[in-house]
Amino acid sequence: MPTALITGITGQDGHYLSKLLLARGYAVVGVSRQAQRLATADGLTLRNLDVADTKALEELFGNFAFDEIYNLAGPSFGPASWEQPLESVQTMGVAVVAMLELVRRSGRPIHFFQASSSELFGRAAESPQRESTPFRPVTPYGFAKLMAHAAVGAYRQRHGLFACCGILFNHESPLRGETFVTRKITRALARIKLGLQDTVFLGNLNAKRDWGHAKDYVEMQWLMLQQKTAEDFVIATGEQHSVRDFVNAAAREVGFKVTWKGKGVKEKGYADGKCIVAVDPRYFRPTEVETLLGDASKARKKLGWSPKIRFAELVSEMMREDLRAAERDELVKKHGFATYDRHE
Ligand code: F7E
Repeated sequence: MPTALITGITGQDGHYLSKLLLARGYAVVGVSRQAQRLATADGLTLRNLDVADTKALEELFGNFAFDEIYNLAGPSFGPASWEQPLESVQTMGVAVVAMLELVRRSGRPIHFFQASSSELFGRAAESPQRESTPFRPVTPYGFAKLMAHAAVGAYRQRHGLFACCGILFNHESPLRGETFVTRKITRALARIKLGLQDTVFLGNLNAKRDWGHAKDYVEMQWLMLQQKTAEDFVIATGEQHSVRDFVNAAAREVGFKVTWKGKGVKEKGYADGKCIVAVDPRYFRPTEVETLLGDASKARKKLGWSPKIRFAELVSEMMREDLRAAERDELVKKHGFATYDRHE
């Protein structure tokens, strides 16, 4: 039974990847600063651990013999990284060098996956972005990820480690954090539908992203570690949509007609089929990345990978799950508890 380490187990990808690995018979060790929040499962060992704590990492490597490591740890919300640039570099840059050193010193043939990001491209030099596109990150999140990306490549060359990076474009799911724009939209529209909220305030509606489903992206992470040689790959759908497109697709799911407004919209009850989207400059980003689009043809050709879940299906699943959550919230608001939760 192979043993895999997942750092950042409490995140969206940690969830989907641990399910995938457990289903394939792996013993999974999951670490996070808040691993205690998760329910245990057969084959899953959880540990509270901060990857920036090199001593704790060393102990972990002493206690387990890993075959595969998936490094997904780190605060994933890019704009917030400006509030803690040093912490970003420590948890997403320096910690990766510490892990690579531990892999090297273990003498074991560990396969190492690093979650790189399309944030590396920043204001990209070309479109679509592929493995050879220059990196120009514009946030601490981006430059910390760049340090890790470069370290993985250097360790691969210098020490022959099986270490590789997946350059992950935006990937979403019902488990996406609520600060990211997709989840913010589906959550808000569900709550508007049930009269729990009136308006959703967003920033740059023209920003374009290549949005895929996290489930497809963790499959690719696993695939990368099953190869004969370690190589970096772009993981993306090759399809681009604007934030406005995302709102429209989510609104169609709930039968809303969207009214677009500027700053300072007066709030009212709009649970009657109308939905107000107000632009609030508070959500504009000083170092905005306007457009990202990935070219995953290398993954398609070499690994036979292509995403199974398309944009419309992704939006539909997120909308459906947030409607369920909003229904529960409404019941709690009305009765103090969600009646049907008791029978689940
Ligand atoms: O923003 C625009 C915003 O916060 C997407 C992370 O997974 O992907 C993610 O980073 C776009 C941006 O994701 C709002 O300005 C408009 O242009 O959902 P996001 P992100 O910054 O692209 C990369 C690949 C990562 O690696 C990151 O970890 O949407 N936008 N209005 C808004 N964004 C937010 N959050 N909130 C708004 O109200």
